[in-house]
Amino acid sequence: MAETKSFEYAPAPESRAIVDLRSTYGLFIGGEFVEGTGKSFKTISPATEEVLAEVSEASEADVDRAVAAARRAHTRTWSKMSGAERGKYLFRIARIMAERSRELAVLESLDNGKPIKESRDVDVPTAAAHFFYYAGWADKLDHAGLGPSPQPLGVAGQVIPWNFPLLMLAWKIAPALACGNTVVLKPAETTPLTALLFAEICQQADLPPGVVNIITGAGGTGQALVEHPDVDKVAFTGSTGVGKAIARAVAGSRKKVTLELGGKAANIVFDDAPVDQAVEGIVNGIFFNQGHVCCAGSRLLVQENVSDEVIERLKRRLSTLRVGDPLDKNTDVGAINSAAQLARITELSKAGEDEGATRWSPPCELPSSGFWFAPTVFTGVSNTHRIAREEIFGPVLSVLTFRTPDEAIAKANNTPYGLSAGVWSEKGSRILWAADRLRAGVVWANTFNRFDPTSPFGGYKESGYGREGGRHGLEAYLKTGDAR
Ligand code: TAP
Repeated sequence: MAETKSFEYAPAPESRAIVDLRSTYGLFIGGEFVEGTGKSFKTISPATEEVLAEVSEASEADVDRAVAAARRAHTRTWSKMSGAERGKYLFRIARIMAERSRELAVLESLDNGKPIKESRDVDVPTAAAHFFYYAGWADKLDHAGLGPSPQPLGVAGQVIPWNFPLLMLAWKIAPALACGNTVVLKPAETTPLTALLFAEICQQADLPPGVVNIITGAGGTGQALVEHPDVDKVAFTGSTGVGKAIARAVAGSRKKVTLELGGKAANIVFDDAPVDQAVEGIVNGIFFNQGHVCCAGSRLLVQENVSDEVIERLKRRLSTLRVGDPLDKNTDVGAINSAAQLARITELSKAGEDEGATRWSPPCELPSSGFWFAPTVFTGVSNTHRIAREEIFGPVLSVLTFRTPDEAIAKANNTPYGLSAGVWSEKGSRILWAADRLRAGVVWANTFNRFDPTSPFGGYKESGYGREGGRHGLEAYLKTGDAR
């Protein structure tokens, strides 16, 4: 057999000179950056542990100021403006995001640890696309199928996680503004920087003061925001545990709530699937964004008669992944977002070994500073294992097998979650049959982790309720029917 030769990639680092990092950041309230009255905290690069900036931790008094600014802007300006005018602001924001896309992408990779090719090609363009999409809806709300003249809810309190900081911000802010609401948004503690750059973009777009307010902080700030009595709408993306606490906290109030929570998606490969294509889909499903993806295909269900071949080709493919510097354009897998998340991934992976599953990782050298975890595959996993039931939120794949289509569906649905699923098969009829039976908000067929602003996204069961994206995403921000 001819000897195969592999070539080393020369480093191809993206320059960070485009980012103008300030050493300290205040809160963005009423159209201006103001000092917080609370403490401050440091945000670091998870790839190097370098301190990037010192950020304010919004106190209850700051949350109150931000909600008051949003209320004023709603009453005096934003709710009175025509949809067409609101749309112009959203189009302007979308265009500026596109113009400043490199700056946003570099900052996102610095603060989050994700590979620059993902922030550049997925996060930032998809975030701008959400603003373009909802800008188009702003003057067409009467035609959204939600009744005549649907009205905004008022002030939205929005809390987002660290895995797609800018994209989650866009999912929250774009539909809220298009529908005539004003917002107070809290980014995650470990990734506040792109939200603060977005605040500058709002200034650049001349958005009326108070329409968007960004308050940084930790869980306590988020709690103060969702519990604030003058917030009309709560939109939360994060873990199921915090989502449940929020649901309890707002129960009995007039607040409308959407919760986008965790997942443990099944990616089902039938024996007639095109194997190489499926392998690419499996890799994209779980190793994209270091597996920090709520809808990640973290459970591979592969038909038993093709499982050896699929696993072998998967391992070969994983051996070619490049793990390392997020700002290197060749990097496929970046840093884990925080020490806490690394500890959780490490603990659950150890549980996988302790429970008897077989662990495998490709040979790869991990950087000596920062937070890193090698891509990992567990075979011999059964549905009762913790690694098959709990969300790991890291680059760890659990492989289960099945013999019949019915068994695949039963195993796929045997989870407290229901956010997404994937089906790989050459037969359209089998895909439709499976999609009908999978209890998941999104079912991808012969692809995985595709996001589009026109398409609704959301969960079943403990993955939350409400939909974001598409026409459905408007409903969460409008008074419709009896609620008017
Ligand atoms: P969480 O710990 O739930 O944090 C999410 C956000 O809530 C953060 O901004 C957090 O602040 C804040 N928060 C924490 N405690 C709070 C409280 N009691 N009241 C209000 N806000 C509070 O989740 P995470 O670890 O950041 O993110 C990972 C989880 O998000 C995963 O389970 C993942 O599946 C889920 N996720 C779901 C989706 C969708 S669309 N379903 C998308 C992305 C992620 P701090 O960061 O300061 O703690």
